[in-house]
Amino acid sequence: MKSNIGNTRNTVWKSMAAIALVGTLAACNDGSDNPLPAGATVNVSPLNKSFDVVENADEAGNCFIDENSYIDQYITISVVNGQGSPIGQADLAVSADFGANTFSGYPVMALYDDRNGNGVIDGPEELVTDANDPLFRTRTAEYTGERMLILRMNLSCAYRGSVNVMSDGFTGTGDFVVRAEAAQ
Ligand SMILES: [Ca+2]
Repeated sequence: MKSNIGNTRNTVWKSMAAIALVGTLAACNDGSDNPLPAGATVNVSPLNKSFDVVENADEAGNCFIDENSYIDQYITISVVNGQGSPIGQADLAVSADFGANTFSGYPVMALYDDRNGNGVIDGPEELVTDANDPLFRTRTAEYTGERMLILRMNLSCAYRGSVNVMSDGFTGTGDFVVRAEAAQ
């Protein structure tokens, strides 16, 4: 099934500006119960990743979403103190740009929690950025200070988005890019 996301690049970039504002407001009140020490850092791995695709575009340059064109990318969030030691049980609030709960167009980015631990996405019950979902709240693991999620990125059209993590006012970001490659 194909659906026209009706995007000009202007539309996409205006939407991203609105998302950035929401992120800033949310950072003021992330509801964290577990304060982090000074010098702590919140990391998203990979820090950045890009994919080159031939866009699913018509001759006029309009790009169309193919819902079946995507890649699943493992994301590891980690929180460490100033000495680089892991901080377990750190409160995390996680969002993705262009998720269904942060973006009004087709959600080209979606975060999944591998709840049954089999390493892959098992349908909508593992989706944590559905249209009605609040900001996804979770914690780092006790000893590793890490939390793994799976990011599903649609590969139909070019965009640049981030996975954003907040923990007690500290923030971490991973940048994910789909770049348009010239058609052969
Ligand atoms: Ca799973």
